[in-house]
Amino acid sequence: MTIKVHHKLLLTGAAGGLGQALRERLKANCDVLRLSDRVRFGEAGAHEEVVLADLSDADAVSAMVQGVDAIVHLGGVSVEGPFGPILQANILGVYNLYEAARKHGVKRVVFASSNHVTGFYRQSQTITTHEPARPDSLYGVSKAFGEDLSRFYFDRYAIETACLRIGSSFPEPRDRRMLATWLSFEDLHRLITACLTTPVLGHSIIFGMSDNAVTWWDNAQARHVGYVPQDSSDVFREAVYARTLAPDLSDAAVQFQGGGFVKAGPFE
Ligand code: NAI
Ligand code: 15L
Repeated sequence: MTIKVHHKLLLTGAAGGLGQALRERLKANCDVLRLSDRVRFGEAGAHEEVVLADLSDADAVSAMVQGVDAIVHLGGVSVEGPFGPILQANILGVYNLYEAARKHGVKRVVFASSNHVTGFYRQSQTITTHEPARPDSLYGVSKAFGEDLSRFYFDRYAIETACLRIGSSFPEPRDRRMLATWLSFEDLHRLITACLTTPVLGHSIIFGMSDNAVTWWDNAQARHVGYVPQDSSDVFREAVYARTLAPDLSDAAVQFQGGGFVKAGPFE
């Protein structure tokens, strides 16, 4: 399969955990990978460019976006916390990104949304992407805003977006909840590749998960992107059970899909 369909690709949040995991992998998807973050993370290597930009700075974001063919947008606040930074990075920042995409003619974006858009559904439910949002945190609300904003830019300006409601993307599942939510780095790259290469993406919402036996999410509405996960949390199950306590079923973090996010804060 040809996965290099873009000349220049922009990866935001390049200094973060997923940015670092994707830096090498995404080189197969383009001729030139432009890496961006607001913090320094080293020099550009071969076939790379580095552009430092704070997402809340519209001029810096415009310069970051100019000249790229597609965007993988991971940058922003990635956990629950005070509203100020979330507002700047995840709300104003995503607006600045889509305005820059509109001005510079970028037609495809892969947006790192989050399972916390629907974190207040119960762990005993299986939901599709057609269920209404039920954010579990201000962070989740900010990702829901990003999903809605990207839908507006699709309906109005034909900028296609895949909103990836990523579960838990780490080297291994860290606890029992993550056995349901885990997304391996390889599957994350497969998912992003599918979204960058599918002929017609439209505006798609997709749960970012590996092929885990226990899951709360149904991706049947996203068959058109052709994502086929090849990893599974199941190989970690025994070890995770051995090192973690049986869940307290009266704990909201165990009842709801968002886990600890449902009871984080308030912070201000
Ligand atoms: P991270 O926190 O490690 O990386 C986020 C990066 O964004 C950081 O390098 C940070 O410097 C940058 N950033 C923050 N505010 C910024 C601003 N105002 N301007 C420019 N850059 C800014 O997070 P991680 O784990 O790498 O996640 C990447 C994306 O995926 C995030 O958007 C997160 O919300 C989303 N996600 C990640 C999940 C995971 O399991 N790792 C699960 C669900 C969503
Ligand atoms: C997220 O949205 C966070 O970015 C990540 O750090 C994890 O906490 C993940 O969700 C999760 O739900 O496990």
